[in-house]
Amino acid sequence: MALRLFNSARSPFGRKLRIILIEKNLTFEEVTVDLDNRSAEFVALSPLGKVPVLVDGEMVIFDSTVVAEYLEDVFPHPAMFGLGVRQRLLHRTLDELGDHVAEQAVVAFFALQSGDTEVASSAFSRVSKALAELERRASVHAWPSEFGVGDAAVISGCGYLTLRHGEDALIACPNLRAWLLAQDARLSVAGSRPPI
Ligand SMILES: N[C@@H](CCC(=O)N[C@@H](CS)C(=O)NCC(=O)O)C(=O)O
Repeated sequence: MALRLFNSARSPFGRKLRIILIEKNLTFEEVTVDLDNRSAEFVALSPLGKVPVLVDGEMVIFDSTVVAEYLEDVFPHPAMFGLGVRQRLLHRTLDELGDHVAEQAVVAFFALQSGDTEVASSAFSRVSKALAELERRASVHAWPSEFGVGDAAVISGCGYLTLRHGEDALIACPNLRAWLLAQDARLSVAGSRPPI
């Protein structure tokens, strides 16, 4: 039975999984969820009402990192969490930082839409802290040796940040920007890009 990914077009967490599914060369059906008008099928599947959700036969899995771990267990090749303790730690840490950028960029986007500048400014300050750590890691090459979940999370989080808040959001991160630009050549990165 085909894997089904319940996702919304611009979700950075959903994009992270698209990248992993493509890297693992897995066939999947993407079901677009309208978060303003959730279908009965999606409500029944998703306890938190959030995307992404992966359905694999009887298995219903939510939270992008949990889904990524599930995919790794069931389809181990190519490895997306790194091989060995150090590589795995690098991936898990980048995953956390990338997801944090994504989450706070979402908060800032909706806060700006509703005119809540205080919440937006606090979210941007959280984004800046995560970006500073990513920039430090990019500049000293504290990065996994093989592409995986950490890379996918950083690409998706930073991609969402610039989609919603403009390219200048990364102005203080020259090394991270250069790394991101180089990733555009990857099939999974180009093939998972959200609509403008
Ligand atoms: N930690 C979750 C975050 C998922 C998430 O926040 N998804 C957003 C879309 S980007 C969502 O579904 N929001 C709807 C809501 O919170 O009601 C993950 O990694 O999957």
